[in-house]
Amino acid sequence: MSTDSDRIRIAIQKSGRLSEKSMGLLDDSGLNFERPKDSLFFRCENFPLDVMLLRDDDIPEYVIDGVCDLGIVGFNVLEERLLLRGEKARQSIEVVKRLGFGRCRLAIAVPNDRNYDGAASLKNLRIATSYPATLKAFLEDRKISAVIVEISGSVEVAPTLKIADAICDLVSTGTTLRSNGLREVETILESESVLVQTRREISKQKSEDIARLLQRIEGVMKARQTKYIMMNAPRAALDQIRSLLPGMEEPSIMPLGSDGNHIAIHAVSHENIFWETMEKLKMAGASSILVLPIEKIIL
Ligand code: PRT
Ligand code: ZN
Repeated sequence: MSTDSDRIRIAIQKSGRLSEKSMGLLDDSGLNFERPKDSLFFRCENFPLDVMLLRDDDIPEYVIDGVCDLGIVGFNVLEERLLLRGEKARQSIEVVKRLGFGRCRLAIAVPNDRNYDGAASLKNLRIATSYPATLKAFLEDRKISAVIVEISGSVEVAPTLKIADAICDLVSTGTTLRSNGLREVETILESESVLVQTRREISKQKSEDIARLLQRIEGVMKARQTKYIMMNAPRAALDQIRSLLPGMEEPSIMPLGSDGNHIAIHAVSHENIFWETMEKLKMAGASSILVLPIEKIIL
């Protein structure tokens, strides 16, 4: 019999860039929630799982300490926390899946008018950041001594305010850097959101349920990047069409009409199909090209 302590507890960001996508992943995995307004903890009705809403910075801690079994957090936040907490903490948590959203990089940027000639140019500079441990590890690795100025937000204005000579912050499109007259010079960490799991002991029931949840999450992620493609084409164009769709599984081919020269092609493609590919398919002779999303997959 399963008890309340067998229920999986997952921590996700309460409100911020990762919240909607984290919740969307659970929704798409078939989990239904009854969520009372303003509650920070709520139960799933059709799976033994409870959700806890936290600030992203607190998520690694809760999973390291085993208060939550799972968490969804940016790899940048996880790494910073583990560098602060040390080796023992690193051994208490593992990344079980990269989730592909919230992609960004932690990068060093300098004002456009500052000369930069490799990492050695950072020597003795004041670098503002909200990621002091990750920056410190980078500088130590390169044997560069610089002053780390810890700031909790709006790091990009530090050089204008003369609080720092350079910054180390998250970048996704680069717009924030550009609009503050800064240019990116070093990438120190590539990040995306990850699913983390505690390494503390959990019940057999719980680990089976976690495995089931992981299979669903994998199914959702595969389905999102998988498309069903259908088109009509001259039979002679089949080889060229195949070469345009390298992620395509062995297609179903059905003759169209009676002369055998035209076929309908239906296939699952494991890669996203862009407009450019569709244009090339058309040039190869394909017509009525349809690309459809796939909702669920178990292979
Ligand atoms: O309140 P809480 O502490 O939970 O949230 P938060 O304010 O600390 O974090 P939030 O919601 O802003 O970000 C959560 C996570 O999203 C981060 O830890 C990253 O893993 C991920 N992420 C992805 C980003 C970005 N992209 C991003 N661009 N986090 C922040 N930014 C900021 C960056 O700091 C800079 O100010 O966006 C600006 C740069 O963006 P571009 O597009 O102009 O380059
Ligand atoms: Zn935060």
